[in-house]
Amino acid sequence: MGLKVYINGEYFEKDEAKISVFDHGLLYGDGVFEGIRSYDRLVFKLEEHVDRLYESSQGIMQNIPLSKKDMIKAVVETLKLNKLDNAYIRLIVTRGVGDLGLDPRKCKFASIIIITDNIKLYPEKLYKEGLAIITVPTPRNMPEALNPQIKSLNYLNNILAKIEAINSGYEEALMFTAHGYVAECTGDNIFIIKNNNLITPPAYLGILKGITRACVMDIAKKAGMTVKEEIITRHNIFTADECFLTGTAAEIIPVVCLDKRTIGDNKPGKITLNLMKEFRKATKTDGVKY
Ligand code: PXG
Repeated sequence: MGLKVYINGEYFEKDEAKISVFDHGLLYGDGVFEGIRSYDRLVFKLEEHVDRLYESSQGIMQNIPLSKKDMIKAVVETLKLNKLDNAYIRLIVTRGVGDLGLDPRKCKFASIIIITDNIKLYPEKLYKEGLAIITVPTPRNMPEALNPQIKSLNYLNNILAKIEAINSGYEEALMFTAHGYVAECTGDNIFIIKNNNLITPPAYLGILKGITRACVMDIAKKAGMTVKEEIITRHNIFTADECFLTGTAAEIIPVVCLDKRTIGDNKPGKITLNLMKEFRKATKTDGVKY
């Protein structure tokens, strides 16, 4: 028996899990989503992810026809059904089926989709040696136009940046705001460490308020570090002691090089390694058990 996918309260075999070509999620990227992980039958920060999903929905004036409590139940039930202990969870709410026009009023019912699958981990080499990233020309979406705090189904801004990185021979892109400040990477937030200060760009600049980001900031505060949400520039990264990225899929990945310029001493920093260790501990306690 293959994996089962939840669509609007029903379960379908992976190959049978299909939605209409008239769904505005497909036609316009009109919808929101979350990427979540579970560790040893604990859904990491599930409540925080569900809160952000509903906030994204509010941002696009979309009603989710399910309470947060029932959404959490549905995620847990899907994981149990698929007998997954360590999973990658994709929670999607589209505007639903409408006609070929933009008008969201034509979409009477939101489509709720829960996909759970085995997690594909990043190569261990990245965590041991650190990642080299590159600045790309495409700026992050202007928050006044489409706020990156809305985790919407339209990821073309990030995909264009990713293509630019790949075309230059790199796996990850550093994106800037339209004003030239450091924003984030295509699917990860960025941090630097300078003189025992942990610094990350403020969310109001137009970045996704990452759940891993918040967790790492908590861990650092508890460890006695000074944590700052401050504007940072490329110069701040070049002259940082350490640098790393955070995200649900990546967790914490050290960055040792930006635009062929070495950061710190060209290997994962001591504080970064310690935060990675503490983060692993958090994944064993901070979540919803199933
Ligand atoms: N910025 C952006 C633009 C993201 O899409 C993050 C930061 C990190 O947020 P969290 O809440 O995950 O700490 C994201 C999240 C993937 C993948 O498959 C990407 C994300 C999440 C899950 C999977 O690349 N991005």
